Amino acid sequence: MKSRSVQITLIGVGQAGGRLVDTFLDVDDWLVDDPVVGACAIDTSRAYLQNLSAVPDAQRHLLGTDRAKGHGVGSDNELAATIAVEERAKIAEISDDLPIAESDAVLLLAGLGGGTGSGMTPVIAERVRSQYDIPVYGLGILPHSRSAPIQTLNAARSLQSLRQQTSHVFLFDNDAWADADPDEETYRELNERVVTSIGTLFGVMDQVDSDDNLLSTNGLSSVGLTSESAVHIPLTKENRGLFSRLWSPSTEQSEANPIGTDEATPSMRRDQIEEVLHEAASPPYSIRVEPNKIRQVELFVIAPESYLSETDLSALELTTAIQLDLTDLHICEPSPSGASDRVSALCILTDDCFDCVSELMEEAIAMQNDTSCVEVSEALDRLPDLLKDRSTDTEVTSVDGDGDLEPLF
Ligand SMILES: Nc1nc2c(ncn2[C@@H]2O[C@H](COP(=O)(O)OP(=O)(O)OP(=O)(O)O)[C@@H](O)[C@H]2O)c(=O)[nH]1
Ligand SMILES: [Mg+2]
Repeated sequence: MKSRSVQITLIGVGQAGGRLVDTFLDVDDWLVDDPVVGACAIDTSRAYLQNLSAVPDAQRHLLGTDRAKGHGVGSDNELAATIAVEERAKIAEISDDLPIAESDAVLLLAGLGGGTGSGMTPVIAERVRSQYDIPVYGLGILPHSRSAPIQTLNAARSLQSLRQQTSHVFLFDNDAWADADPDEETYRELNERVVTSIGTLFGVMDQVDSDDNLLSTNGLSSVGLTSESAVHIPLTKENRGLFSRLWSPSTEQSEANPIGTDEATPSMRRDQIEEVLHEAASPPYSIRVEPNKIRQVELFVIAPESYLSETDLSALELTTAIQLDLTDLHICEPSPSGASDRVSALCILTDDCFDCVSELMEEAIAMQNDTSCVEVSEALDRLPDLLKDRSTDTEVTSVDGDGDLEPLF
């Protein structure tokens, strides 16, 4: 039986970052185990900090009151980075106040298209890294492809800096699950998906051999989760928590299904494992990726031992758009406090640079070059032409930067 998950401290920066931390703290039915030991939210906007609900008041920190007057930085990520550099001492105090010393890792969360999260997060990562000897991970929300062009430039510059300052960055694309203008309800659902996927990843991470380099250094990952009520578990009020609502559209179906109340045969269990694996490994992924270009795929099945005991996993058959090596499948169990009634699959796609990230970088470089001599808005109006001109087999722009994108700080 597993002992505990990898324990993390969360630092949410800006509106999206704060909301993601709020969502993390709201989940009480974790699939594997609750990975969170400490959390705070940092913003330049007083109102957005006040709008949070689960982050304790003492862990909501307003920065840059001299420059931003508590009203945010209005997408100016350079200003946000400047504030973070100026308020280093305060950031060190905030970190000292968190249980980072007892954590296995720190996770910084932000929407990369705005000002505060995009500008401050890389600076905070640099601060935390210099203070503590544990991995610092980034979780970045990429802006919708049809959002204001300044968001593209912000996201590209922030991601470039964030990668340099963190061990690994998890990417989620607002495009993948939402329309251009998500309403609050859509954001809430999106945030729950992000949080449950990443929380489950931290839940299983310590069940992987340490020499198995799960998260490549300075790499990028897309993380996808699928979860269902186990076929042999009767549905009760108790197992209809967040995961049932989010991941099991077939809840009513299973309720009506006699399988839901009977002992399932090993072949039914195997079919269900195949089904969750197939769904987790199939598009849409958390970011737009070309399935045939992915360098590394890690697949996990999470289910109680009793469920897996008589199931022959070597007989699994999966046909998905990405190349899978099922001999490397990680089998994980929930801890005693995790969900013992669910069968879940987690799929992590890792690369040094996904196509959608290269495209983001190219767009941003083109904008940056153009905006050096003309108004931003004029340059951005020409963006569709710039993109049309780009040949499909253009060499991938390195995210590590060849000096083309100006550093944030
Ligand atoms: N998934 C998700 N994305 C969000 C959420 N809130 C904002 N975003 C996106 O995140 C990006 C950054 O927005 P914010 O987080 O509001 O920006 P900020 O970091 O507070 O920066 P400023 O408001 O400019 O100071 C934008 O692309 C938004 O569309 C959220 O709750 N969930
Ligand atoms: Mg804001």
